[in-house]
Amino acid sequence: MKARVLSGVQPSGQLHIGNYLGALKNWAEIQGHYESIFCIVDLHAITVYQKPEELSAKIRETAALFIAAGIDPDQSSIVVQSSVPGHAELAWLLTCVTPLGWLYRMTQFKAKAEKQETVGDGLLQYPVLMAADILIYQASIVPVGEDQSQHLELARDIAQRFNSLYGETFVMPATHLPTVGARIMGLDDPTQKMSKSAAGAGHAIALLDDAKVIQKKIARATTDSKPAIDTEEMGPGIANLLTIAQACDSSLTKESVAGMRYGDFKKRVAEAVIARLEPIQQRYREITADAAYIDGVLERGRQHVLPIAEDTISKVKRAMGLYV
Ligand code: ATP
Ligand code: LTN
Repeated sequence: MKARVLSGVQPSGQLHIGNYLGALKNWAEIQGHYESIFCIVDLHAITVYQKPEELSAKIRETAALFIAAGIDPDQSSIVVQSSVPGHAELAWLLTCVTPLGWLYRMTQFKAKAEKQETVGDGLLQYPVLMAADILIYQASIVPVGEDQSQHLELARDIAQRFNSLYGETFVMPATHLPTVGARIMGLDDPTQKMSKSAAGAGHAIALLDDAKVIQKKIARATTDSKPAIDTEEMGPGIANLLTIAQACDSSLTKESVAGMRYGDFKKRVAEAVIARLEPIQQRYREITADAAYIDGVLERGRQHVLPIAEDTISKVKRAMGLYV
């Protein structure tokens, strides 16, 4: 049997090049080697308020972007998290073995809680639900961007604690980071991770941005006051642009851009990004022209994974002595 891969993206905000280079591109590359399940994690998205009519549209848009970015629904299961009840059910069972202190320590919780007037319990439980997403499929490989490493460590801690309390039940999942692009920074502030929820028009390159918008955003990206690229001492803004360019076009190495003036370099970066996103946008337009297609893909994904999820839930309930 092939090892299982699982990962997820929240259907909130606009997917950006950080999501693509940190996650989707990597998923498309590895999907053929494993049994792959990719989730649209709508239950995670609602840990901060989402307008209902926008959320339901975003779920389908995210699924279409998965496919446009190279996830093949004939090779991988594309699943909406809330359509498989076991995710939320397992999250509760895992909550009962998770010490509160582990959750308060999560840096993402601290950062997101700071921005909310009232902090919902869901925000604290977020990583337990993420552990459930992974453990319910006994996934052994989880391809994510670097920002998720702490959550994955927690998922392993929860699995270990469950296994030691109730006997070997869960497979230990390993984190799989991309070699280039594991942490793309914001264009407007290269000290902050590029993020869907950050404000500011010049912060992120959305996967659906057109060529003109991409050129403008990159032209305005924060750099430093040097005139040209000094490969010995690159500021964080230039280093980030080079990472983006390299991940889009591997011929753009550090050596190949040495001494280039910033204006010319930024044009080259924009060309590489546009060339990489163009076919994705074209495919996205084709896919979304047929409204029923996405629903069919999501239903197929759900049917494929339901028995796996049900099997784990029974195993866990039995291990805990619950009524099965
Ligand atoms: P939000 O700001 O709403 O939390 P996000 O932009 O961090 O959203 P997620 O849906 O949380 O996006 O992340 C989906 C995937 O994209 C995860 O695997 C995550 O690690 C990856 N990812 C997100 N941002 C980046 C980034 N800046 N660089 C590399 N990978 C990223
Ligand atoms: N928290 C993740 C999204 C996510 C996820 C998962 C990733 C939810 N469940 C399971 C990997 C495996 C994020 O990217 N913010």
